[in-house]
Amino acid sequence: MENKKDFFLECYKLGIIKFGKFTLKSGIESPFYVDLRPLASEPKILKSLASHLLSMVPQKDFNLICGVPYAALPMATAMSLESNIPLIIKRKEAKAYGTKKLIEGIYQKGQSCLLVEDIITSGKSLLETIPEIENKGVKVSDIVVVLDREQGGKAFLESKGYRVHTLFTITEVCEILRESHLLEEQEIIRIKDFLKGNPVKFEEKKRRSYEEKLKLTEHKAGKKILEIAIEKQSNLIASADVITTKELLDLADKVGPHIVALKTHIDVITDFDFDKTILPLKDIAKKHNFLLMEDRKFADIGSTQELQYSYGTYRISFWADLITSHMIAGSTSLNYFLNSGVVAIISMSSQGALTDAHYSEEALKVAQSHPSVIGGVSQKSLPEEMLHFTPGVSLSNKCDGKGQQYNTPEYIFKNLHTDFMIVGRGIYKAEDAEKAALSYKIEGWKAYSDSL
Ligand code: BMP
Repeated sequence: MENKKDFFLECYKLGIIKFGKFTLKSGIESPFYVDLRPLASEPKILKSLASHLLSMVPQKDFNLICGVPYAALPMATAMSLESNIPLIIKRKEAKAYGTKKLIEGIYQKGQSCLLVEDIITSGKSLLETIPEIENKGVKVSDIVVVLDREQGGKAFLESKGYRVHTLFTITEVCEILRESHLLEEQEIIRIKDFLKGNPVKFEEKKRRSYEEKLKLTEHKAGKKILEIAIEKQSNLIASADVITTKELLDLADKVGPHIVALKTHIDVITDFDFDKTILPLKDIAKKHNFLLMEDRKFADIGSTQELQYSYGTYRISFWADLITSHMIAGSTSLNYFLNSGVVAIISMSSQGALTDAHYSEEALKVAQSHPSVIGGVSQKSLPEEMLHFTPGVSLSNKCDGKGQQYNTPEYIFKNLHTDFMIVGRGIYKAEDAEKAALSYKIEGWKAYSDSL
């Protein structure tokens, strides 16, 4: 039998617990929601669960097993198969015809039954079930439960004389998820507060407008991109992932009127020549009033980044208003990006990216500690004082078959409070790039305005 922690993480992958804002049956708002029914659809997990539940009690003490309908029925069945203890079935409602039995199966008066429940909250529904079994002369002394929500149910049943054995408590679950970097500290605090019986505050975070952000932004590149956004009524950054100077300049000129910045991967330009590529590109940027953002994703020590930024073929420091950088080398490594605003990579849009909650939290701390950082690239919400850039945006696709995952403008502006959306293939691969840029500009502005 694998250890409890590894077993829980296996179960967690099935989506059995969600964190956010949920209204329970009672009308109370809960910061988490548990549904263990998916466990029954994975035979290996169900079998393992049965062993874990059986290991909590002396099996020889029981002649029968019974699950509380419905979620615990497959669990009780699996436990019966594993232990050879016979199963009885409790109906939710008595049949309206025939025998009108509430308890089905073979049992005798005086036998002892182990009761199985998936989740215990207040314990009230268990207390309704138990007499229906006891009325048949079958004894109930022990109850095994997969998850205790720690809202008084265990103590309540114990006060009535029953022994309650819980496999996991919500506190244990939070600890396992925290250790595995799957749950943010803020959510754990909210859950603890909820368990103490305090009403949970889900503050509806109001997003800041570009005008509000402009007043608070100090970096000149941050100010500039916000001013352009307001002036052009655009939050669109076109990603020019094309491979020749001609394509780059043509695209820049076509989409220029609709964008706040053009994002480049300058190292993919096969015929790069500083004078023939960068100088005309700067002219086009000036003509249409947009910034140049080099998506270099720096990730080295300060001294090397200093060389990569100002020397070599591309001499990025001479022309890029914005650059992207990983935060992995720490705050001091960012000291040399003197001419550009830094956009920190906080989380990535690709499938299986290692930028989990822990990584993003740490990257955010580095980003917020450095005055050159104006914002971050992220697929999750960022603090409102930062500018938020989100790639992986498409009006028509969900993925690209190469690991990229797409969201819609509506989703990212409303749910993530994104400030700028980055669109690549949706524009440069379109039949008419200018028309596509205009559509994204309109959609992006509408989504932003609706999110205010
Ligand atoms: P596209 O819209 O064609 O999928 O392009 C997205 C652009 O954004 C690419 O240039 C990619 O390098 C960049 N990007 C991304 O897709 N996800 C990230 O997390 C970070 C990025 O910079």
